[in-house]
Amino acid sequence: MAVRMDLFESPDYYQLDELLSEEHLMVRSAVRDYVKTAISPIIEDYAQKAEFPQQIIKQLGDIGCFGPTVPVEYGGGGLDYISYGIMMQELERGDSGVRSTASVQGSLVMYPIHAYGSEEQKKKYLPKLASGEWLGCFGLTEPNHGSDPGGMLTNIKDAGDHVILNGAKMWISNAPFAQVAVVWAKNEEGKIVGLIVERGMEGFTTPTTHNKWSLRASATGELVFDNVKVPKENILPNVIGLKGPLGCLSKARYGIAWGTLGAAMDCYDTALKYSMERVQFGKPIAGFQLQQKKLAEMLTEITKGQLLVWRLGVLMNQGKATPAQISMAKRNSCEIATQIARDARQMLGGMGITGEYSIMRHMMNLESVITYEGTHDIHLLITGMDITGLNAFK
Ligand code: TGC
Ligand code: FAD
Repeated sequence: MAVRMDLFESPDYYQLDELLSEEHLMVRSAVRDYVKTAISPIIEDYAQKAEFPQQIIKQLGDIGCFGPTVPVEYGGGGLDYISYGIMMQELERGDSGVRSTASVQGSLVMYPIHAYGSEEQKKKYLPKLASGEWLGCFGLTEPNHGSDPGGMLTNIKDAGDHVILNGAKMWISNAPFAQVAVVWAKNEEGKIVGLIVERGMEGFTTPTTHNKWSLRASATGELVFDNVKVPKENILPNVIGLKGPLGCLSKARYGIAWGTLGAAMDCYDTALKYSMERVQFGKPIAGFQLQQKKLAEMLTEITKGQLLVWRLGVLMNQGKATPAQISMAKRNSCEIATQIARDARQMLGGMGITGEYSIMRHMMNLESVITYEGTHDIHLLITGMDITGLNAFK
């Protein structure tokens, strides 16, 4: 296997590092070093083979990327939301699939157990999830209910000391390797509840989703429930309704808003370096106006995005960020990262389509990221509804 040198340097055009604390800078340095030494050298090969690098589960736990905002007493990092955002930025700079592994574990599995779970559930699951001993997944989407999760068909029926779970979830990140799944299902009154389903429960299977051209180094699968007996003590007691899963999505979408900027920065940095070295018509292609336009626009969008997510992080820390503000940042970062990846790919000409560079992998990954956690259109409509008060979904 060829050794890949990672020479990434992050752009900071407006000296935004001055807005970060010592702790933020330490977190960034630690995660950046991890990505340079443990992710960049291997990730292209795993993506080409469409394999999930299972060793990252323990590694991400060891460096504190699972549940960084969860209190220390439950194994979390006790850090603020800007630290969390920076971690996601650095991981996604390496690969969106690596960030997915961490954001599902932290925001979609540990967060609901911490926010909605009983003390017993927190003690049983959170330390093992924080350390990477266990991997978790989050089951909301169904074959016929993606953007409209409120229509879900997965259901539970009361059976004394347990419930019987039936239904199916699809497109579930981490599913094939997860020990636990936070699953959203309707009870007999048609109200949505959350359950912790464990691998090994009879009737619970997790078939792998094959043939993806995107997030190839992340494992995706289904969750199939065929009369699964789930003890009532596994129901999350402190939330009912769609606001349960949507509350988790707010945390994960925030992480993606930072994360996709990381992918954009990697594409920009790669295109800048390549264009300074690649000579055509007797001079580096970076000297041509059309290439400079692309670089200038990339850096402008990255800088605007950095300001947006930093401010959102401050609002998150103050408990003031609204779901609609989070939607705007998720949509904006995904949109600009997708465009930057595409422009950067073109700047590398034919080399841009090869695995010698990270750009095409980022570009394909971002097609999933702009779709999951709410599509671009859904986030536009959330903003539209927030502005007008009028619901254009239904
Ligand atoms: P609606 O009536 O608007 O809302 C139902 C209840 O939820 C509340 N709410 C939220 N609460 C917290 N955070 C949010 N972001 C919230 N958004 C809404 C709302 O206030 C209401 O509460 P209450 O008390 O009145 O009941 O629901 P709706 O059925 O009209 O749907 C609205 C819509 C379309 C915006 C929503 O369902 C949506 O966001 N759809 C997109 C679905 C989605 O994002 N799925 C993601 C699946 S998970 C995933 O993709 C993981 S990928 C992970 C990875 O690999 O990184
Ligand atoms: P649909 O909802 O069918 O949407 C299709 C198109 O219609 C989209 O363009 C959408 O914007 C548009 N549309 C839908 N409704 C409207 C409307 N009202 N107005 C205008 N346009 C509309 N889910 C999980 O629960 N857990 C996971 O871990 C998870 N991981 C994922 C990993 C990957 C790689 C992928 C690709 C998806 C993952 N998802 C996960 C699912 C993801 O959240 C859904 O794919 C996403 O929410 C969109 O749902 P859908 O694919 O069913 O598309």
